[in-house]
Amino acid sequence: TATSKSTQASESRVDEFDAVVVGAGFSGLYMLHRLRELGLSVRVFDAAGDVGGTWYWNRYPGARCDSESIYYVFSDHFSEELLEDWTWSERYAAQPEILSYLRHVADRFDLRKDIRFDTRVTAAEYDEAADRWEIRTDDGSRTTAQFLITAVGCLSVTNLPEFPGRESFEGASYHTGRWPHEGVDFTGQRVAVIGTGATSVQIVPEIADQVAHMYVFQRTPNYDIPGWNRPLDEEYVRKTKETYKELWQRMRESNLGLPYDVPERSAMEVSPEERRRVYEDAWGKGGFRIGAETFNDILLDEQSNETASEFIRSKIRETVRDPDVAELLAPKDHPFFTKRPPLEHGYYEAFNRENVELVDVRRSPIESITPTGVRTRDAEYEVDSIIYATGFDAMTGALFAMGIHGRDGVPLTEKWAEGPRTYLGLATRGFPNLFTLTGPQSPSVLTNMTAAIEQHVDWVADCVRYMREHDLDRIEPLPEAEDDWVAHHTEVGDATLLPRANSWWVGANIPGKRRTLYPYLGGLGTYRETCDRIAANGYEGFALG
Ligand code: N01
Repeated sequence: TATSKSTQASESRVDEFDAVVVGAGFSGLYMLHRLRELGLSVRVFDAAGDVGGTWYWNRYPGARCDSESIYYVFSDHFSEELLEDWTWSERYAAQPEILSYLRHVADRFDLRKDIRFDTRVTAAEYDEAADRWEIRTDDGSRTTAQFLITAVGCLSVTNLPEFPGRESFEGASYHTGRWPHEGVDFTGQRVAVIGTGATSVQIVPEIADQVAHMYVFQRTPNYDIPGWNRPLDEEYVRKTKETYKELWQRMRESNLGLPYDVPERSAMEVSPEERRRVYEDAWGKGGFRIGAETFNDILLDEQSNETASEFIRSKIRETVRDPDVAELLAPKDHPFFTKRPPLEHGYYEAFNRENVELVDVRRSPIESITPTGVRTRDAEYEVDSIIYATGFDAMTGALFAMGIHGRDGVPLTEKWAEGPRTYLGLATRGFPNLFTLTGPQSPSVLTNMTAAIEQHVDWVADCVRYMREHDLDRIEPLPEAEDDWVAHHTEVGDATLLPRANSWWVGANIPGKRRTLYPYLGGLGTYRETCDRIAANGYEGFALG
C-alpha cells in the first residue's frame, strides 16, 4: 500500500549531517547557532513541539527561574545586539517570559529551520567503520552525523514515584514537569501536592488562594531562601546593560556563574552578632547570596554550616505561626546547601492559611494512592487533584533514555553502570565525537545554567573548529585522562559536605540509581581554566585522529 511504501521509503532514507544536536533549549539553540557559524550542516531534534527545553515543559503555576533574570540570558558571545535589546520585566523571570525569550531567539536567528520538533531520539549508535553516529528517531527516520551533541538538559526526565494504586486515582493527576499547555484551574478543589523541592515551593503559594484545601506531603524539609521578586525598574536595567560585558566576565570567572562577591572569612572567625549581621544582610538581598556571599566555609565545615542552617531555621520559626508546623518545616537532617535550596516567594506564609496543611510523610509514609486520594500509614486524604512535584531523574536520565551505544555497541548505561565516567563531564571514552553539554561531572546545575552552557558550547564549537582546521575526524578521551578526571571530581566533592545529603545531586531521589556525586564542585571559573588549558595544549588528554 501507499502507506507501507512511504514507511519503507522513510526507513531506507538516511539524512546526513555534520552534527546532530539533541535538544532545543538554551544549550541546543546556542550550539546550533555556533555550529552554523562554523559552516557545519546541523540537525536538531527535540521531543517538544517548540523550542524552550525546561521552559517548554515546566508550565506549572509559579514556575520561574531562581537565577536573576539579568544573568539568565545568552551572553555577548551569542549576540551583543540580543543582549542589548532584550529586557526582562521581573527580578526572577517567570516561565512564560523565558519561553518568549527563547522563541524570540529562534525567530531572530532563524533557528527553527534546522530543528525537527515532536521527534524523540530513540537510538544513537556509533559506527566505527564509517566514523559516524547513526541516530534513529521515533518517526522512523535515520540520520548520520560526525558529531553527536547532547543538549538534553539536566532535569528533563520526570520522576513519578511508583505508589501502589497510582493509576486507580479517579481525579486528575499532574507532574509539574509535564504541565498542560492550557493551564489548570484548581478553584474550589481539594489538592494534594507531593514533594517539597524547588518546584513545590513555587507552586504552593501560587495556588493556595485558589484551592479549597491543599495538603502538602513533605518527606524532607528544605532550607528555602526568599527571592524578594519585584518588577525591574528602567534605571537598573539601563545600568546593568551598560556593564554587561564586565558582568559576564565576572560570571565566567566565578564559582557559581553569578557575579557575586567572594567571602574571605570563615563563619567561625567572627562573633555571633557579626555573623547574624552578615546573614541578615544576605537574607535581605535575597537569592543564593546567603550561601555564596557570606562565609567561605559554609559548604566545607559542619560547624560553620550549622550557623547558616540555624539562621534559616530561625527565619522559618519567625514566619510560620503554628510552632509545630514551623518545627516540621525546619530541616535538621542535612546541612544547608547540601540539597538545592529552593527560592521562595510566599511558601512559608502559605502555611499560615487555614486551607493549607502540611503532612509529614517521613513519620507516616505514603502507602498508596486510592481512587479518591492519598493514603498514608495513619490517614487517608481525599482530594480532587494530585500534583506530583516529585522531581526528575537528573543528569543521566535523559542520556540513558536515548539509547546511546558507543564503540563495539557498548551501551552508555553499561559504561556508566557504576556511575558516570567522563573527561571534563564533556566526553566519555568509547564514545568518539560525542559531547555531553552540561553533562555529569561538569559544573552545570551547581551554577547559573546559562553561564555553564555558554562555556560548554563555546568549548565544543572551538574544538570542532580545531578538528576541521587540522583535518581530524575523531576525538575521544584517553583512559588515564578519564580516570584522573573521575578521581579529581570525587576528591573535590568529598572535601565538601554535599555528598552527605540525600539529594538528586547524588542520585538519592531515584530508587536504584547509583549513588555518586553527579555535578562537579570545582567551580565554573576554575573549570573553565582547566578546559581552556587542555584546549590550548592541543586537547591534552584526548586522542585525536
Ligand atoms: O524536585 P526535587 P523539584 N514520596 O527532587 C519528594 C530545579 N528547579 O522538581 O527530598 C514522598 O528537588 C522529594 O522528597 P525528598 C532545581 O534545581 C529549578 O522540586 O527526596 N516524597 C522532594 O521533596 C531543583 O532542585 C527551578 O525526601 C517524594 C520532592 O519530591 C530541581 O529543579 C525551579 C517521593 C522532589 O523535589 C528539582 O526540583 C524549580 C516519594 N516517593 C526547580 N519522591 C528554577 O528556578 C520524591 N519525593 C530554575
